[in-house]
Amino acid sequence: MFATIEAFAKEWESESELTDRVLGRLTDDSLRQAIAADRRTLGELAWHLVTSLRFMAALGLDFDGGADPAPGSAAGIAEEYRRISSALLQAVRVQWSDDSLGEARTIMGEQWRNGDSLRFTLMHQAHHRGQMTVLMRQAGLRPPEIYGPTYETWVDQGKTPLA
Ligand code: NI
Repeated sequence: MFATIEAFAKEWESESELTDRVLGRLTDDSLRQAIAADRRTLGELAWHLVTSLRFMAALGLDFDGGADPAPGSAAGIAEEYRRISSALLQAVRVQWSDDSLGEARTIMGEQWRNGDSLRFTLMHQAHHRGQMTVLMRQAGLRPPEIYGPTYETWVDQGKTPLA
């Protein structure tokens, strides 16, 4: 769990930049890419990632988490992410102190410390980013580097990529 607001802020800023990098590569056409019929499309996954930040309001944080429906363009989704991500961080900084992170709240019948909820939010975002990079490839897009080189990076560098 996060013990200090600053530790969270530092990680949120860097993870948020990674998410922004992924969203920034989406094209309007790619939003319709689905892994299979009746499953979520790339656009729906992207919008879920963005709007899931709203649930932090259940922890007592007051910020503008946006509203449905999703913007009709990839650029609109990315812009809304940047706004909500920054509003969430601002709310944590202003409305909570380090002590708030150790306080617990009941979420769906379970006790969650706020510092653990913040960690979960980061992991949830990374989980959906990973799903999105697969769909991005299926849509013919080049995913950005996230935690290391991509297949294409290795090729560009004249190296043999790991399959
Ligand atoms: Ni989810």
